[in-house]
Amino acid sequence: MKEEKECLFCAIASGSVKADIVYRDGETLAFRDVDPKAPDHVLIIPLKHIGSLGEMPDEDSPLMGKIIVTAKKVARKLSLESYRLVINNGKDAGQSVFHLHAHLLGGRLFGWPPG
Ligand code: DGP
Repeated sequence: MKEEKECLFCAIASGSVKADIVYRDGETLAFRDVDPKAPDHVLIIPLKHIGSLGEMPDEDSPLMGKIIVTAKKVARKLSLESYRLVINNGKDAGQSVFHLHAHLLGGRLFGWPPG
């Protein structure tokens, strides 16, 4: 998979930056967030570099299904019955790493609406 220079999550995917990997397959990778906002906080990324959901070419949309299936597998692996799946798109929405990722959060109660 082509690695984007200077991309932290590409570096995690290639193994050059260490992370606590929870699941990997041919198209997605799941690893624990370094700054967890819940007892279980896992990031799910496509191995292919895509900067954000908004930047994702429409023809890559099947990858979103793979990300959701990976989230379900990780939730099952962590025995989470209730969980939240979040994508921050753009800096005003809280995106700080510009490689598309979903946050899987579980292990506590969540309020609604989110902040
Ligand atoms: P977002 O703010 O939606 O772009 O989420 C980026 C997340 O990435 C944030 O919750 C913290 C996490 N993160 C940042 N740097 C690292 C790192 O080096 N390792 C891991 N495992 N997570 C990181």
